[in-house]
Amino acid sequence: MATLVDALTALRAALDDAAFPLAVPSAGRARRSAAGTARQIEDYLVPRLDRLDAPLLAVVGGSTGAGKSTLLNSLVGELVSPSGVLRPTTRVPVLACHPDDDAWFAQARVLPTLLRGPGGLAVVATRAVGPGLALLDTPDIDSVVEANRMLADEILAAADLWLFVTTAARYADAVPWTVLGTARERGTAVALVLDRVPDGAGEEISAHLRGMLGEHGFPDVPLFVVPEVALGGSALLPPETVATVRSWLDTLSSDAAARAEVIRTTLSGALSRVVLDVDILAGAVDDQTAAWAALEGAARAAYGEAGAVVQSAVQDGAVLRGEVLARWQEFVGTGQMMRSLQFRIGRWRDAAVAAFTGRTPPATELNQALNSGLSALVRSAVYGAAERTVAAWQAHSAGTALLTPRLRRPDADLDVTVDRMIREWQRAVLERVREEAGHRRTLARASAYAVNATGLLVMVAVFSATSFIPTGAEIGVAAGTTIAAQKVLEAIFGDEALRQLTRSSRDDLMTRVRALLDGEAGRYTAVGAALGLSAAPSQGGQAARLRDAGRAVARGIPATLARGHRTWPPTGRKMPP
Ligand SMILES: Nc1nc2c(ncn2[C@@H]2O[C@H](COP(=O)(O)OP(=O)(O)OP(=O)(O)O)[C@@H](O)[C@H]2O)c(=O)[nH]1
Ligand SMILES: [Mg+2]
Repeated sequence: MATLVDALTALRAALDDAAFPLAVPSAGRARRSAAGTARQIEDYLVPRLDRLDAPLLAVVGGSTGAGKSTLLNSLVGELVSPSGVLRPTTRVPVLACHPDDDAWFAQARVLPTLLRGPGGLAVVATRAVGPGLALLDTPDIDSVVEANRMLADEILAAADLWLFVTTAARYADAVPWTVLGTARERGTAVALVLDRVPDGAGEEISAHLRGMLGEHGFPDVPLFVVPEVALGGSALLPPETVATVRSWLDTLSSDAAARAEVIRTTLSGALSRVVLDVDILAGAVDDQTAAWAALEGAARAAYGEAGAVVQSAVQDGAVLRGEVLARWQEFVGTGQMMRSLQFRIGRWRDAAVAAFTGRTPPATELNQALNSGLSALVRSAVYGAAERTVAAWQAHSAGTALLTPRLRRPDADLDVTVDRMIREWQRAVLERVREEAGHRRTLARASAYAVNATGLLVMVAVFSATSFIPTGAEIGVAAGTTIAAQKVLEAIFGDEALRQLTRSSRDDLMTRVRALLDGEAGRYTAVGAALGLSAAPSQGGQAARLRDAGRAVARGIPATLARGHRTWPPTGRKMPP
């Protein structure tokens, strides 16, 4: 059993780590199931497998007012658990067992997560219960009090046997059948007490109930009928009315083999249920992975597309329109700069100084225009990508929930980030020009002005893939001066070097733009990491870990417990009464 307990402990840890944060259809059920399975491992399977010799724990469960406490008191013959007229009455679980057994329950070996002492589990030792068996009265299963409901559920999950109490008035209600369905799913052994049956109606009602039990998959479940009687001052049922229940329990107490059979049934049912649930849970983790892959993929695609948009706008000269073009014309067409450059290449300083005198320095204005043209291009690409990502996430059930107000729009610092990116790129272009100039005699003593002016020419060249000439309607206006500028650059650097300079500056720009876009996409893709999600099923990932842990449990189940899904009592064997 040690390996099985180890495997269950490992599975328990894997269940604790499994998360279902995305609102996909399987998530809600998976969360509950993971919690329930983990609890059953901790509250029942591990303690029970550790101590197969611990007394059989029969839990008295059912709706409020069904008479559970009254039944327990009557079986024990004294008031161990208060019964009452106010609903619900029982708030703390009361356990009755033989004095020889109470050590099992006084410590936390059985029902380890249940508190002992005041407000917690009350253990009553009494010779009215035979050794090897314990009866536990629980709060109502369908309580309006949530704490009651959860406690009842927890205790039922820890039961070897459910002694399910319903009444003649309420046996056809939905709740008992839901609870019995849970018992059947878990493979828990069940016996039924039909309580408060009016005089003479016993046979008719129990026949009807038997039929219902058959339909719900409990053909041979032991069924005890307890008649409605006037309770005396003791608030106990007369002993003869509970005699059949009592003698059946006494038989269980005296028959170790019968007890072991009940325990094996519930253990085996719970184990196969766990193995099955883990498989379903691993599937639910796969659903999470697939959903996240779709969401993350949408974000990556949107920002990838934004990169392509910027790239083609840079290449087809789209930046060199409007304001930029006007500034460009001023820059190359005024202050006789071009003429100076064309005819006196060696005298850069003069030319550059000429370009920067005058009231509005055209170089600065061109620089600003280029800057804002490029900035507008990049920002609009980012806005487009954010819009497409938000639309894709909104169209996905799991995505909507992830869209915080912050994620519904581009980063608040986008303008600053874009401006910084452009400035850094421009600095790098100037650095390249300076480096290249260092190799050229014509520019050997290039002044800062000359480097700046040349840098601007290179930047403009970056935005016109094939030549300097802007495309479209503006071509006529610009053509003369741009060709002139290109000539100047070619004269300064040489054909090949100019091409290199332009190409590497353009590549550098696109690298920076892509890095910026990656950063923006990261605002969305980081959501998954924060939730512990990955977009691809991975080795050692949650789903793989669950499946491995489930398989280890399945392998560890000994032959005595592995005979498939047992039913108890074994079909066909007649049980009392
Ligand atoms: N006359 C009569 N009253 C009964 C019988 N069984 C239970 N009662 C009364 O019904 C009420 C509810 O019984 P409880 O035993 O407290 O019911 P319970 O199932 O423990 O209820 P909760 O603790 O609230 O879940 C009490 O007032 C009991 O005295 C019975 O057979 N005959
Ligand atoms: Mg009660």
